[in-house]
Amino acid sequence: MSQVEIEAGDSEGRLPQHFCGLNFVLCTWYFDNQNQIKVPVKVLSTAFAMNIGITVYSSYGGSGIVGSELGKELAERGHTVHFIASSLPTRLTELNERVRFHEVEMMSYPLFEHQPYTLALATKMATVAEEHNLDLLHVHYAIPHSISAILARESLKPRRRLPVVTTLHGTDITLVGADRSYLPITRYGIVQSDGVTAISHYLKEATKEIFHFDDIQVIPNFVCQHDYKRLEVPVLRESLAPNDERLLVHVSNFRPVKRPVDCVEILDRVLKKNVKTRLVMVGDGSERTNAEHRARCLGIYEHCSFVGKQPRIVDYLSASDVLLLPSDQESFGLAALEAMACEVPVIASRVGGLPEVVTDGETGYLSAVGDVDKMANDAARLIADDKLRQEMGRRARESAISRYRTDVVIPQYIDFYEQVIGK
Ligand code: GMT
Repeated sequence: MSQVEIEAGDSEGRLPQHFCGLNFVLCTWYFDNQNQIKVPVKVLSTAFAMNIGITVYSSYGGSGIVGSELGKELAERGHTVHFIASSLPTRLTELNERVRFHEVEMMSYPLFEHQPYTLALATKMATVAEEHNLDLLHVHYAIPHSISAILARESLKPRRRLPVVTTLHGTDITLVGADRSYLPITRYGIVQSDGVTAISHYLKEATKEIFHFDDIQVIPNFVCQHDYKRLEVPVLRESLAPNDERLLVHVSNFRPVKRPVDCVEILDRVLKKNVKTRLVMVGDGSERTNAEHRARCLGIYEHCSFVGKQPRIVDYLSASDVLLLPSDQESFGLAALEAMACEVPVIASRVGGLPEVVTDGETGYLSAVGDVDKMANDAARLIADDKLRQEMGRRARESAISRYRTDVVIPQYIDFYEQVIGK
């Protein structure tokens, strides 16, 4: 258990703000000769319930999923989480006493050519922090969330302390942050945060290189071992593979960076090897039309199921045999992790953080970006060899659960919060 020295109380004996959320604290109390509590105290255990503000992009992408799932996990561990966002995050289906939602209200005014969301978010963050006695703000995706959080923090000084933790997810660094026009403000957001985490070692290194900043803790994406496991889904399987075909599956938001068209190219090559296979495309986004168009051009559209966004990804993974993730860039690859937890081997690009998640030849196969010939060969081998596929699937789950299950990762966030609050 970590031991943290904290300064406690002012000359009038008031406890500092973050004591207000304490549930129980094992500590050494110092008394003066009138038996009055004297400061400082030494906290021996920091097992206290925190009030945490979390901001995510609600409707799009893995960073929103990670932020939402983190909030739910923190609430299960006794903390109160206040989501502050433009709309209810997708994975947040249930609100309760410990999982609250505060919508950022936008005022429209003719003078504003563009509505100043960053300022509206900062205002909401500050209001929620005061009303709900927040101990910390945790923002997912640097742009513009860390800037809003820093504004909120500064606007509350010196009335209250509000540390800011920023989690870097990927394109906030590799694309958006590295764009010259956004680089200085992204760097400011990162440097001014009270704590910074990145979801992979790759992303930490990329941040170091681009922003010359390395005070970053790597805390990876995580998966719930109970929610994500291979399920029996005979009805879904039958509907996706009516002639007992093997199923390749792709799950993404169909942005160009995910290269969903490559999945269609891979299917085409696998079918040419006379392997009975279908492709299940889960999700939606700008590249879906291109992927469907390519499937029509190749005459294999009837071997594909474009099923759109689905609320129960775990069912689709459980029904499938191999995941395809041929991305251009992937700083972690949450889709790969979720598939692995469901015993689905992964065929992916050797980019970004993917080699940290998928072990080539053990839990899947990695290839150069765009090498659809090799990806198709690997997919065909896995599809044809049940024993190999099942063995890889078993190892994939073992690897996913041993390194990335919630019990391993969520405490890393809690420890990090405690360090930042105790700074
Ligand atoms: O960076 C992005 O593209 C945004 C982000 C998102 O919201 O989709 O995706 C990133 O965060 C995920 C969750 O941490 C990671 O698993 C993804 O690998 C990462 N995407 C990319 O790096 C392209």
